[in-house]
Amino acid sequence: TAKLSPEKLLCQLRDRVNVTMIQGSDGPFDTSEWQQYLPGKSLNETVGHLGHCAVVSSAGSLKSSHLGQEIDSHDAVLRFNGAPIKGFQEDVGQKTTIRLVNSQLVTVEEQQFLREALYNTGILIVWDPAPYHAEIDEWYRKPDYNFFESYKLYRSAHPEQPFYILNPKMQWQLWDILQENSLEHIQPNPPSSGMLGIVIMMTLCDEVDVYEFLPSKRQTDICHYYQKFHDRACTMGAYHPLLFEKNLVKHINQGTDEDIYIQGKVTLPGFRNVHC
Ligand code: NCC
Repeated sequence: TAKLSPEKLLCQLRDRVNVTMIQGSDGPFDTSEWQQYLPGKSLNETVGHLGHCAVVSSAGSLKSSHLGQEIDSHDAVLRFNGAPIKGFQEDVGQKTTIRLVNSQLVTVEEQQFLREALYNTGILIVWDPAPYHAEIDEWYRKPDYNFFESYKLYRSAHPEQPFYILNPKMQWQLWDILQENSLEHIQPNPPSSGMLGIVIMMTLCDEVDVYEFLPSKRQTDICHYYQKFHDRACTMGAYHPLLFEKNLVKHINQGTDEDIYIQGKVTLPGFRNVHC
């Protein structure tokens, strides 16, 4: 149902979605207190130039996929929220370069977040649902989840681990493109962590393979590969416009339908390889 050609859509994503992390020079973060907490280096400096990257959704369909080796063969791997590795290497691999977490996890599950070793590997990025096209100031005053104190606690405990706050402007720049390319009205909620992670990797990498965001033949109502919980909304979406995200990703896929069916794999170009 997308209106633009895949090429034009990629150009829109490249040119209109500004993927940046909060910096010490940004609005309410330009205080001496925040300078101690925000990472000194930019995300680009921290990761360097990345070639082939993998994004691993948390979907139940990863179970028994045996995709671990293939996922680990990438230069960098992005994972989400509390998605574990231990005990699941065969299916999801063991490399974690970036972990994108939502602000709900950082606040509501604060105790686990501060304690569990899972979070101590790789680069962390946290994001929070912001009001539609709000300025950073407005969002800072009323975040969806007030994760800032947990962020500071985590930074004090792990000062050497890069931990970024995603600039909230990006989520609505991306949402606008999702809405413009859908025939229906989509829910006015930010895209899922999955969709945000895909676009983050497209800015950092030459090429991005996404696993089980578009479900393979293993599609299941089991929500996560690491839990026994059943809920179709995990795959289809409820709060997040997940179905629309998946239609858009399908539209710009450069791989084959067979790759989706067999491996749940979609291949997308990095923005530096998109020529408009
Ligand atoms: O479940 P979640 O997502 O952590 O999954 C990460 C991303 O994987 C993709 N996914 C997941 C399951 C599935 N069956 N199909 C999929 O395609 C999605 O792209 C998803 O974004 C989130 O987006 O942050 C979310 O987080 C959870 C939860 O907050 C975290 O896991 C922390 O515990 C949300 N669940 C609840 O609030 C109950 C979920 O709605 C969205």
